[in-house]
Amino acid sequence: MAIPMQDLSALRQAVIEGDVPASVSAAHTALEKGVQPVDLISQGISPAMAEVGKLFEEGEYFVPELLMAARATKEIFVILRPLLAQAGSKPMAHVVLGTVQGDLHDIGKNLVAAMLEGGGFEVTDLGVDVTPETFIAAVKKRPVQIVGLSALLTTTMPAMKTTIEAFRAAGIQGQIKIMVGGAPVTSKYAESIGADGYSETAAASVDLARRLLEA
Ligand code: B1M
Repeated sequence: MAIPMQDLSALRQAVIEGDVPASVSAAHTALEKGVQPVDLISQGISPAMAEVGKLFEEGEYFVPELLMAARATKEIFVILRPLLAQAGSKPMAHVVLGTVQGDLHDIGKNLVAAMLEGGGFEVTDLGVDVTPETFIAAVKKRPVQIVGLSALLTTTMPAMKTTIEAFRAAGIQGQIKIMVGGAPVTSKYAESIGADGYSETAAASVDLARRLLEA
């Protein structure tokens, strides 16, 4: 059931202000009121971080405010992660996720990881600045059905292409589905680099991952 947006306004405000104790307390309150962890992410954290990004672009916020909001988000995930893990029984599939080489942005990627976990997927998050070799090693280590690549910089988008080319060279592209996302990425770009799918938001990445599994 969708939760009215105003029920999460305290949480969104606390994240936007980078107030860690208030964010954690608002998350506990929302969960006690019956808000589902995935709704807390898609209707609380996601719009709050989108607003933080907007404030930064408008010159209202600077790097310290960004980092405080990111920290508030991370602390909420400490509460949510075990709840998201409990929600599903047997994972639907194993997703390896990472921000591509040269790129240190992880807020959006972390939201994608949390939404996928909430949607019943097992996620191995390789973190940021992930080289093609590290992605390949993760895919070879144990069965993986989907690889997710995130990029936030126009200068690191080509690393998505390099990573997909490395999968091809390693002979593993046919074994996995590749999904890409991140603010500068478009479906046209995804198609041009040979990705199997593109998702604009963390919430939409769950449907995309399901579609890729069915394909
Ligand atoms: Co950076 N940065 N940054 N930054 N930063 C941007 C991206 C930028 C647009 C800001 C600007 O100048 N207007 C700009 C890029 C310009 C460009 O490429 N043309 C930029 C720049 C230039 C830089 C530096 C180069 C600045 C410098 O040092 N001179 C530097 C680069 C460092 C590096 O990566 N090597 C840098 C550094 C940083 C911080 C460290 C300060 C911080 C990151 C902190 C962190 O992530 N832990 C930061 C931040 C926070 C931003 C902005 C303000 C916000 C990004 C964000 O977290 N948004 C950003 C401006 C903006 O986007 N408004 C900016 C909220 C987040 C929820 O959205 O990540 O888009 P997003 O994720 C969405 C979707 O895109 C999607 O789902 C998410 C939720 O729905 N999604 C996926 C993301 N990945 C997906 C993967 C999927 C599917 C969906 O499938 C696998």
